[in-house]
Amino acid sequence: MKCTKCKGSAILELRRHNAAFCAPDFVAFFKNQVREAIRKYRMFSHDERVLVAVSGGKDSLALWDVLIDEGYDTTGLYLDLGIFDYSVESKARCEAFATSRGVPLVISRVADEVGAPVPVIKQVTRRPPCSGCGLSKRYLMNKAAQDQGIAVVATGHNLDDEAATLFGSVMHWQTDALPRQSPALASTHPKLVRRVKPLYRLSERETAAYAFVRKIDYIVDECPFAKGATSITHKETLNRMEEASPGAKHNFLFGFLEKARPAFERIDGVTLNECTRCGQVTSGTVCAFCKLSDQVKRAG
Ligand code: Q46
Ligand code: ZN
Repeated sequence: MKCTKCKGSAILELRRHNAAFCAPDFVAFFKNQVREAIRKYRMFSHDERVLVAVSGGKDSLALWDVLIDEGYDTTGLYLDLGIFDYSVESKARCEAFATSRGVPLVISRVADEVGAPVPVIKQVTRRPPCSGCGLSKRYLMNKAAQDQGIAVVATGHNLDDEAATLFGSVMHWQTDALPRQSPALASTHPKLVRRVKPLYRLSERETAAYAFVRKIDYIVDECPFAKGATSITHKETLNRMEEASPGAKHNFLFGFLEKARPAFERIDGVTLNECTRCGQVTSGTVCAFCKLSDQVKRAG
């Protein structure tokens, strides 16, 4: 297999692009895709700070690596979920990465903010762990960005993640979720920071290859609670479709973004208030995060 660019020996074939690349040309391709994402959605500029949410996995560390290399002023944010060894090891990877690149890393602990780590929240609420975890992550990312005076948070969601989320929303016709499915979400309230996904054009396999080529030490194990999640079933389904027809995931997601998403945008936006307890944004009076911490406190 030869590199499409230089005709040297290729390390990776990208069937949906009808191309194959050697290591240096693959890195160049990867960075171009990130540049294109940032440009197309005007995600951020070189004049502002960017908070990069890192989990210690390949996607978020690959993202941080590219942004540092591209000269962006980044600060990492690690949310310590308190999920057994998984959290201990993923935190160590983020700290080692930040030290090796000489970039700042902010750590926020769910146990400090909510009153208990994710496994305890799961017991107290008797709901799937990802529900309390996801809620806490969104809240704490926004809060950390505000505390740092940073107006934009970047996450490592890739093409596979985005296509799987879209698939799930479409399966249940969650029309409220569809307009929010975007590589860039603008701030709709002074207390809400922008959220962007610069890796949305790159597949999971490509971020893994990038992390490998760049010798990034990331945590390979997934969160122990990820097993059995519906998003994994959706990913498997999409992978089978991709196998039969390369580019299927890309067409599904990009076709939605270009042709269908505008149709789901609501004209009558939701009214946003400030939580009477913590001051963060909510559609009600007390935000879901404050209700969750109350529940945890009551359970002792
Ligand atoms: S939501 Fe669920 Fe993740 Fe939280 S509990 Fe683990 S799997 S970490 S992306
Ligand atoms: Zn609140």
